[in-house]
Amino acid sequence: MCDKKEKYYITTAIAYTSKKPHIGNTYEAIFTDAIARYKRMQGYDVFFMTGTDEHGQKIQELAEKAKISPKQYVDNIAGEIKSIWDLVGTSYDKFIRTTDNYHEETVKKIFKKLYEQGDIYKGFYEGWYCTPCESFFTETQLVDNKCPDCGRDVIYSKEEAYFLKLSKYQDRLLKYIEENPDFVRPESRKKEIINNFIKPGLQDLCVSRSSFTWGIPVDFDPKHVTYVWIDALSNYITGLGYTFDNKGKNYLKYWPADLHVIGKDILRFHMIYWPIMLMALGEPLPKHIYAHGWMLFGQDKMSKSRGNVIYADDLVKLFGVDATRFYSLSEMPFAQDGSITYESFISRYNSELANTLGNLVNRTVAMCNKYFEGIVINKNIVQDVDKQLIALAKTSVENYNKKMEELKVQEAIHEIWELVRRSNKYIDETMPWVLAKDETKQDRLNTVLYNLIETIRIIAVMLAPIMPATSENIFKQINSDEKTLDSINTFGKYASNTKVQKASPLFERIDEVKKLEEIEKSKEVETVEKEQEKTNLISIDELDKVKLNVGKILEARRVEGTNKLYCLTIDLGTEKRTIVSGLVPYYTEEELINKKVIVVTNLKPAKLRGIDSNGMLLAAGDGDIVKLITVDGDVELGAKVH
Ligand code: ME8
Repeated sequence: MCDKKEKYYITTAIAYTSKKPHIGNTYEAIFTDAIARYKRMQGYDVFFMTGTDEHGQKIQELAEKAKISPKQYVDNIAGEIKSIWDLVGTSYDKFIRTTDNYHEETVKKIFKKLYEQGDIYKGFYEGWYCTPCESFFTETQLVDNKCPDCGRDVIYSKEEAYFLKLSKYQDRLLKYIEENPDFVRPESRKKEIINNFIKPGLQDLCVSRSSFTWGIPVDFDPKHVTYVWIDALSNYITGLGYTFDNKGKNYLKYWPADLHVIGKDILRFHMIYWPIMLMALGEPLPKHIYAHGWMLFGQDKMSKSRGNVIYADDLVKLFGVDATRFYSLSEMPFAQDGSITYESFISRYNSELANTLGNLVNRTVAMCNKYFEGIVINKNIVQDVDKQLIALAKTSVENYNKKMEELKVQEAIHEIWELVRRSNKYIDETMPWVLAKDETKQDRLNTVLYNLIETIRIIAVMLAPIMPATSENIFKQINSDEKTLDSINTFGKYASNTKVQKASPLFERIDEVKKLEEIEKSKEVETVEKEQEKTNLISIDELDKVKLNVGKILEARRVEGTNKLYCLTIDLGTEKRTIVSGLVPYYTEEELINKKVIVVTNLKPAKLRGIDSNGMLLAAGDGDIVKLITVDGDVELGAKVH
């Protein structure tokens, strides 16, 4: 236990707002949340920050494709990410977005300061660039002429860029890593980075780009934008209110970070660039970095093209929040990759949640109600089997604390379930239903049920960081407020003579066949939707919404003060309409008169240069050539186009 005032600053990586996050990204938020909750239970003053990484070429391109502004694009995805983090119960204290104004302003200052002190210099970047990964590669780094990270096509590019001098700090960095052996966990990944990147000599890092604009402008050279890592990594301090002029209350209180939780693919950036940036800024380095493994679908990397991406919100719909937290946390071993499949989810849900934990709580609470109207009193009629249960509860708590401390959440969960299983065995051994039939065994029965309820309370405390709602549900059923970590160091804190509530199942068993069918069906719907999205198909009803009619241009006059616009009068047979159209570069007034054209007649009116325009003409082409779609032959004015 810590001194109440000790702080603990914990962060996740900030997720890219390029697409909806899958269960791998969400795992990281859940894992970090579990540690943050545990630290709070230990008495730390925790600050937990997470958020979104919103700049870069890829996002600019995706926004262009979606025909919206990059800001609109990232607003949508950041909103989605935040709502998924909220859905799975992430108890963050701050959600930072790299498009937040304070962040952008501070990043500009960081860039400028590093430039002014000579740590950033201007040069040229020449190399192979992978847009999706936003990374440059040398010829020799390519694999079969493709990106070595994602296998996609790369493009050759040369551009003026700013660079951060990494080599200058190489020795200091190595010394820091050597002097702080638990700076980076796991050991294996740390060694890999030292041997493959630091020892061979650090290459200076490209920190600006000028070939796209969606980024934080370089203050003194605005045709450049800050290139991802200086922008993204700074979030860990800007989110605490760090600026140069004023470090801010939270920065002074919480920095350096006690733990950065990240995925293995971005360890290099956190183990090399981030400490060097901080050294250059003269700020202390984070205490620990933990690089977790990859969440795979079966044995494969999750990817949209393989159609095997699993999303947390879908899992929550199928199995609930706590089961999703439990499953993802218990499928990811420390320092290795984890694997997720629907089949194993269903199987673990049924065996570990519904049968093992659910049954333990359900039958114990039900027996308290059945035999003693819910009121259990510890009569201390002790037998050897009780001592075994109590001893195991003690070791489970010790091991659980040790594992949580070491960030081995999967193993901590394993410790909890050892105790759950032992408790079920204790029921089989003590056979309360047999004791219940014997008048002389009532005190023994009370003792047995008390031991069970107390063990369940201990289990509920340990479950709190993993499955917060389930833990609360158990506390409610056993009617206890003894929820602290301290309280489980001693067996017997459950108040004797408490009335438990009615039993209600924690987890309903799942019918595997039905659930798998449900999953298959939802995949089919998704595939159809995706296909439609891909080909941009619209239904006949959607087409029907657009009303097209034949009209004749009666008049055309230039709109004053513009180079492009005509104000046209169109005859639609039963009515005349005014339509403002940008046809000046393509037609003279004379050419337009009497043309039979196709008019969108149910378009919302718009005011253009003070003129109410009421419809639109169909035309083809762009750039230098634009031609009106005209109607051949004798067609009545106003005729419907179909
Ligand atoms: O890397 N399993 O963002 P991101 C487990 N913006 N973790 C995974 C994973 C998987 N299948 N796929 C990704 C970024 N992650 C940067 C971070 S931090 C200053 C900038 C992890 O959205 C990944 O390793 O691609 C990272 O830690 C996090 O999810 C967000 O990934």
